[in-house]
Amino acid sequence: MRNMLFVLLAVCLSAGCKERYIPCDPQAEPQVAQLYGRLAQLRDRGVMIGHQDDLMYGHAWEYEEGRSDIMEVCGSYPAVMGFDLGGLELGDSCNLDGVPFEKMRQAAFMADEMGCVITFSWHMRNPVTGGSSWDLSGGNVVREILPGGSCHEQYRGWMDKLADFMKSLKDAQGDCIPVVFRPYHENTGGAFWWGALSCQPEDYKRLWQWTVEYMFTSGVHNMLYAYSTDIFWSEEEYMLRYPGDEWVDIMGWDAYHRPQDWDFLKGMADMARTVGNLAMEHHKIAALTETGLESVFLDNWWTEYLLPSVRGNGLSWVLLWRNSQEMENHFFAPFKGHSSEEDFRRMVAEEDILVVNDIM
Ligand code: BMA
Repeated sequence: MRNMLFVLLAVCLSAGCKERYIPCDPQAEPQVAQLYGRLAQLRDRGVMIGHQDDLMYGHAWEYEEGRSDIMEVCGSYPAVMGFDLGGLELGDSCNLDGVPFEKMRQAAFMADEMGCVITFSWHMRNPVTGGSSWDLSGGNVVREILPGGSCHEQYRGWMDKLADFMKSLKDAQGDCIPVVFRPYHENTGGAFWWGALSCQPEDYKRLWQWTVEYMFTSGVHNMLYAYSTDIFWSEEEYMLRYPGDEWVDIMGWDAYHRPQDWDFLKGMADMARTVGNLAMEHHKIAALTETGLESVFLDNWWTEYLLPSVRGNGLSWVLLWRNSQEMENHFFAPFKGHSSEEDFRRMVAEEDILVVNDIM
């Protein structure tokens, strides 16, 4: 009998261990481990809806406290809030889309209070040329910023700015706000200086590992790390630049619906299955880290395209890109009065689609 109990206990414990998600930062704050565990639990309930810059501005408005296009359409804020740090590296007061970092910090505070998951991307400048993220000139930029490269010292300065910003994210009790950090995104694409056209997989991996290590040694311990590719065609392509399990917490990918370029439904089914399975094998969390159909010109896009693409593969969240306040056609989420709003509500009403009201 006693033996049986021991066996039972051992089985339960090992099952428990298997279920535990441990952040790659060995010194992660308890809030980060909590967030990781919460992501795993929520993933078993459904897919969270996220939106970039949701609290900052929307279609034809900006900086109105509490306002959100998603909220106005479905009565709840999204469950995931995305922000972008582009511009932080030079000490700018606003990011590349004009969002003041101070307001971003306040929005992160609000989002954390509401129980949202917070994620940061970084459209940082080209450190060699001073041009934008999309500037592919300057030679092998990734090598120039790694140790031994001509811009390494300058790049450390950029990383120090990141460290200061992350350490400044505090809740009302003065505890850290845990966030997901998603640098060097869309690495299988060619758009950015860290992309597939501009650096070798080995250089990319070194940059990733160096960056994460630099954050650890700078005392930044409030982050989970999200790896994200652009659209990809095979598991090999997805994994080509993967820096290793000890440097990553979330496995994601970005994929926009551009009907003239690729078959969204078929491609998404393949990519979601691949990332979902890989995350399971590597014991990570999977997410569709950016998506959308620019200007949502298909009224049934939410239930006919997005929903079948994201459900059933163990994805934790999907992040819709921003609703620009100034570029009329640059929006990826519905807003009050948009012709797809009814369909968006239909999607959100599904049991396995989660907004913040579903996860509080
Ligand atoms: C892109 C566009 C740009 C923006 C950038 C960073 O996809 O939305 O207008 O500057 O993201 O947010």
